[in-house]
Amino acid sequence: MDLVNKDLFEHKFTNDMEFRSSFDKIKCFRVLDEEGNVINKKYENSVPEETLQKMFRTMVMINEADVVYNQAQRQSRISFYMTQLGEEAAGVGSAAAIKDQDLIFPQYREAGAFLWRGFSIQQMAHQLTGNEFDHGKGRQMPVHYGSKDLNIVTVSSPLCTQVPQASGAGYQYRIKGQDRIAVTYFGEGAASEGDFHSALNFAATLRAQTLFFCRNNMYAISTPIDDQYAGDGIVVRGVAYGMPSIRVDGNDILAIYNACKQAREIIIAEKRPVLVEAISYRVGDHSTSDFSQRYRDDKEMQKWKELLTKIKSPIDRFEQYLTKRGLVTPADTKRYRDEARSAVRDALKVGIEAKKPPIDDLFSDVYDFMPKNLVEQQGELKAHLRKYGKEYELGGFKGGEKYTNSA
Ligand SMILES: Cc1ncc(C[n+]2csc(CCOP(=O)(O)OP(=O)(O)O)c2C)c(N)n1
Repeated sequence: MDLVNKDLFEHKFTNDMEFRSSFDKIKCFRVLDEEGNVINKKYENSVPEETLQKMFRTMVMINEADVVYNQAQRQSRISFYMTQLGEEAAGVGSAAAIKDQDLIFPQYREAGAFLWRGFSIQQMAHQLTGNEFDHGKGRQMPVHYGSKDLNIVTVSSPLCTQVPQASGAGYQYRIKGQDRIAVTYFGEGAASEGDFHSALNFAATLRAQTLFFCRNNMYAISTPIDDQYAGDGIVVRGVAYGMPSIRVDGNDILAIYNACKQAREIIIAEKRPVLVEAISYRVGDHSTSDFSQRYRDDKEMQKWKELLTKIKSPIDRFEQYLTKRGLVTPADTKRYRDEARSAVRDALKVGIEAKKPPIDDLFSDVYDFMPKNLVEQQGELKAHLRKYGKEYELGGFKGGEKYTNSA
């Protein structure tokens, strides 16, 4: 394998004392314009028709799910939610471009990637309601999905922890010579964590088969990009660490798809990581615990007006493209939306009506063998519930009746 930095010993010398703080701004790769016209003919027929259809339906599905689940939180039917409004292309387009064996390390706004891989709307509802069918047994906050079967690591709240993990996984795939990559998603806010820099340097020097996918949506909760960094975004950091890096229009699903497909080929052929920075905009609040009008007031929004007119909704742009190709009609879109909304509402109802996980399981899975102190606490809880079970609403928990009936 070539040394990455062999030309470090071949400096050219200069008489000019020049401090450099910038290079030319890195351009943003696009396939579609705002009206869904193909501006890059090379990629005109780059995606099979059934993949295009599936991409569109998945984007519509996640968009409908976002609306219904966000409202469900407002109705106190679930405790928390995070939408991907305006960023539907990122998760779907990137997941479509990689292979099923590739291991995904998501942040928390990657529901599009989950759906693309086959995580069902019902499974999503089970997780959001924390019921007995939730893989996480109701122990995680809503939207912290995960699926071993689908090769997606569970979302974790502490920012950026997934990024060094993906460097490690990608390193393992390289040393084992596997046709497999690790893909990690993160926001431009998460990229301010120290872990991000260690992860990139580790991956670049050790040639990890890792794709770093940054969703730059201009805000990290209330922190706009102006306060987040003073350089040319995140893409230049990939270049600085010595990996092929590209900035793409995050509202153009064909740009994302083609860039990630090419990125995967580079990773496997050259055995080195790649960074993709997708530029988009977080249309919704950060989460249901946020009220973005407090910081995105009229004055602040003036700043974004021009950009938002330029980038447009990724779903609308893609729909216009598909319409021009005769692959979608307005009637199709309406049907897809109606079907998606019903499916999401039905799934939520099933999720809410299902029992919560058994109380007896509360202490399991933390350790391989339950330590003495937890055994004691479990015993105390059981004894308490046997005595006072009727005072609690235990009927909603699987097997909870045994306590309410016993007193
Ligand atoms: C280590 C750590 N610090 C702070 C937080 C609180 N926090 C949660 S999300 C978030 C913003 C992250 O923004 P970004 O990475 O850009 O992703 P986005 O929400 O915009 O998709 C912050 C600060 C956290 N979860 N973990």
